[in-house]
Amino acid sequence: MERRNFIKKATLTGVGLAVGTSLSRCTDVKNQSNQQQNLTKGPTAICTWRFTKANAVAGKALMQGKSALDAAIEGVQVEEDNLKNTTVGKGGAPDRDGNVTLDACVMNPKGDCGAVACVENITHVAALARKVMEETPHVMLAGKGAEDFAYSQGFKKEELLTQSSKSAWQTWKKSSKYNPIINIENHDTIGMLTLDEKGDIAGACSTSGLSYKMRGRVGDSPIIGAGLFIDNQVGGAVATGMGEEVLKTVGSFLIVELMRNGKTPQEACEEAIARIVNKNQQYKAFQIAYIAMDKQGNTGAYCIHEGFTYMKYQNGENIAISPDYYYHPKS
Ligand code: SD4
Repeated sequence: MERRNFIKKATLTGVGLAVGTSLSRCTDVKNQSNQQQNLTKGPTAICTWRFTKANAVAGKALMQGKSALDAAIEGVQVEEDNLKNTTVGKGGAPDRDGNVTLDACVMNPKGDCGAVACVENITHVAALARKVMEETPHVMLAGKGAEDFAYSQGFKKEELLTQSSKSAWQTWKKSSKYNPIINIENHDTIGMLTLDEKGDIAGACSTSGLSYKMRGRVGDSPIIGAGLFIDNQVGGAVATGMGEEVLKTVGSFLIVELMRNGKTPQEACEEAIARIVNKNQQYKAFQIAYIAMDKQGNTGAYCIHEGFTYMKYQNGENIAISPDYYYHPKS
């Protein structure tokens, strides 16, 4: 798509609609979604990047009749356990001082959510976020408090820094300057959206965040509305990429609101990327990708740069999809 046309197409209209209009649309969506409860494309799981196994695990869990939230957490755990994934869970790249700190959040079909930020020594942080949601009066716990809460819930203490992440960090330290390059090369946060056989949507997001970040830095991934948002009347969205930019536009919430106002998941993802690109002239220097799903199991995705892929499990098939992207270097 030509840049000019794309920006024109993405002119910001949806969210700013008069409240009256939004409310009546909202009621329509509700009625529609109740009527269409049985018209979904069947249990569906989508996730960021080419996490084939994680998505298949979630998809199969849905086929066995598991709830959307159970399936999403089972799926992201595959990557939290994967020592070769240096941007999620155990084996994640550390901050610039050598500490691996993880962020995660979950959201269920009721609209409840839980999150943990900057947690050390715990691998299954999406499951921990669920415990925050279900076992505390809070939505988010951070740092040592989140870690202590994890032990109280039976999570075990683990060393998250692997030998290879440690060596890569030591090599990076010698290169002196802090210059975050995200996602274009090596950033693979897992964000997952699941639609179960009852037609309910849930989601989970889990990451070690930006490699060699400042100690205490938290990105978009554990922030409800930025890294993940679900509205069971409408659909869900999840983000990956440079969290600072996703936070500034509350990207996942924006996508769900755009879908509430009639956009398809694809159109909503395109407009959310346009918000970022239009505001930030440096957009060529970072990657952001969104994936979204509506109540019927229709999906969409869009990103700034070429190279992003997402997985989609539907009707027993697990396929990789490379969406179109905004920035075409040669144009
Ligand atoms: C963050 N959004 O911490 C995450 C990083 C990411 O793929 O998604 N990487 O900013």
